[in-house]
Amino acid sequence: MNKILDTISGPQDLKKLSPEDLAKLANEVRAYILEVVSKNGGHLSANLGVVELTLALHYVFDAPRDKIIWDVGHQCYTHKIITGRREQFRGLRRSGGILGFPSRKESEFDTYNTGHASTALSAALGMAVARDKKKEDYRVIAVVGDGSLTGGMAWEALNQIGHLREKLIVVLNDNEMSISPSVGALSKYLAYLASGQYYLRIKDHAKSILKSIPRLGWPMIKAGRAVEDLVKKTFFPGLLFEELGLRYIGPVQGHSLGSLIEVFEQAKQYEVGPVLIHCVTRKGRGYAPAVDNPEHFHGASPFDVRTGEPAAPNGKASFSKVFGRTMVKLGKADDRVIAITAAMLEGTGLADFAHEFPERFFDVGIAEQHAVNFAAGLALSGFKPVCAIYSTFLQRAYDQVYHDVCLQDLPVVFALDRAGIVPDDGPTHQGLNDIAYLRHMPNMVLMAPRDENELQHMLKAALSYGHPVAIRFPKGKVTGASVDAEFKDFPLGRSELLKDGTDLLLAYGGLVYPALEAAKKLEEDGLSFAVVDAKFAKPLDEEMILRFARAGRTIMTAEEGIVAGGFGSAVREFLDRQRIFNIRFKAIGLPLEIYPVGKASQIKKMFRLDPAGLVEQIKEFCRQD
Ligand SMILES: Cc1ncc(C[n+]2csc(CCOP(=O)(O)OP(=O)(O)O)c2C)c(N)n1
Repeated sequence: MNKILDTISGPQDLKKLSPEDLAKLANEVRAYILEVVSKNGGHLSANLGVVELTLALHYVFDAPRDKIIWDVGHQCYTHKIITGRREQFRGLRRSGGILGFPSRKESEFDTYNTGHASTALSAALGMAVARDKKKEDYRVIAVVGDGSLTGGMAWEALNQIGHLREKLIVVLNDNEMSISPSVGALSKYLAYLASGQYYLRIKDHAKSILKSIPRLGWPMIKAGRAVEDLVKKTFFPGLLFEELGLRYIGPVQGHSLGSLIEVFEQAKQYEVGPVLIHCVTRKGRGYAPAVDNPEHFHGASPFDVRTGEPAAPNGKASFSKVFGRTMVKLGKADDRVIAITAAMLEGTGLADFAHEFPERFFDVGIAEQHAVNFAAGLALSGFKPVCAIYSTFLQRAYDQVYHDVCLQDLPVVFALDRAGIVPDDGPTHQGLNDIAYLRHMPNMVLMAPRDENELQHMLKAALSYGHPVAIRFPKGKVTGASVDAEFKDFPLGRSELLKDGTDLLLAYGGLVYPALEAAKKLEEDGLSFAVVDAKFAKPLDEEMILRFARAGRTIMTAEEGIVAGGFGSAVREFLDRQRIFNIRFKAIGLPLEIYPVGKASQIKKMFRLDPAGLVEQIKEFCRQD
């Protein structure tokens, strides 16, 4: 049977469909998303939850003239499929394929690039102001999840949206979930609104007021509808969003195409200011394993559609898992240890700690900046907070790390997961900048383990240094190193010589083992390099560096991060301070680029950070004179 989806080459084709065909299309889109994500991996739950919402938006509005901005952007699959990328969608997240997030380079329908949460409302307001200044006429629509609404930036935007009162539509996609269940007072408030209890309560309240009006009151109550109108008009301004200056419409059943189309039409007609439409959806809708376990299918690896089981066995543990396990050990040994996550309970590996020590675990929502200052307050008061935040997301809290933690020299430990090359998600999720953005922070200690054993020792040591410490480790499986049963001493700023040689290859974190492999290969070609595991980017092991530098040896550094301002730059600056200018030096790492989507191994190969690539780079350098 012919598929309706095959006839959709753009949103204009949707507008020709009958309600029945639109509903059929929703099913087909769902099946297609499931088919592709089960093979390529991807953000399944969020995407299955917004199929109707996306179809209704494109049915009512006129993209790309009307601008739709997706907050986070991980829920844009239906949007991509029906805006001319149906076939390309098969290459989702694959090297050379399309991105799992909106990309202006990819399509004119993607009006704003996203990847990090809570950015859409600000950008939408900027676009709405620009539209009015240029006297243009189109709609700006921001779609934001309840999880992303926990981010401070969303509220900074709402503050100005309510103030400026631009014509702007906010679609709140409320599925009661961030990646894990949404947390905090706001989520309780939204749940209360979504449940309709608020409405029922004020309706009763309205009735009792009406009853007290002589003669007129009872007839109005009997008129029923009139009560509802009166309630809406009289009492809904009391809602949080209305108070902020946005017209609130909802809650709307977010899987009913008819209801969605009706409210979007209503919002489209609204000419006098910002509107917020509260849609209630279900993550994973239409696929039972994802409905039952939306967290697991948030960012899914390839899986068997029939069973929902992973396509490949899980194999070795991840660094996140080892981090989580070590946190439990440390939490048992010291009741001042506190774990903090910004909405990444599972991703950071903290679920066991949360289970074991619920009173010492805090999920603050998608609020990295707040997480850092919350930790600062705890550290100031004698606790030992560990903030587990992905490298890419800590970028957001740069000033809090600097102004609040480092200037006050507070012992907060930052566990930077997903540091280095990050697979599948594309440029917004790369963890390549943390060395550079933390290295110039006063009092900050920077470490990176070469394997899981070192990670556990570093974490234990970090809690004892009495300074801010950031430990970076990669996404992915551990190396298989043997893990000591007991913690051992980890002297601050001391590196480790792993292989002796004439010249020095000083490697940091995830590049230590590839550097060792490369050095062995280089021996066969007559080049002798000592390999040192730097362990620290700050403070550096100056003694070790000077040993080679003073002997006039070549020094090369290797790191999985942007070279500008990174680990190699630190070594170069140290040599300059020592007035050692006459040795050959090169920092190997990554150039400033927008990194493509692909597997980590593909990207490493492309940028020559795998052992073979390191051999090539070192040989090329040694050949130059
Ligand atoms: C600044 C930032 N922190 C963390 C994340 C990781 N993250 C991706 S999606 C997501 C949950 C978003 O929840 P919500 O906005 O409700 O969307 P849903 O997945 O429920 O549709 C999180 C925490 C991120 N993208 N950006």
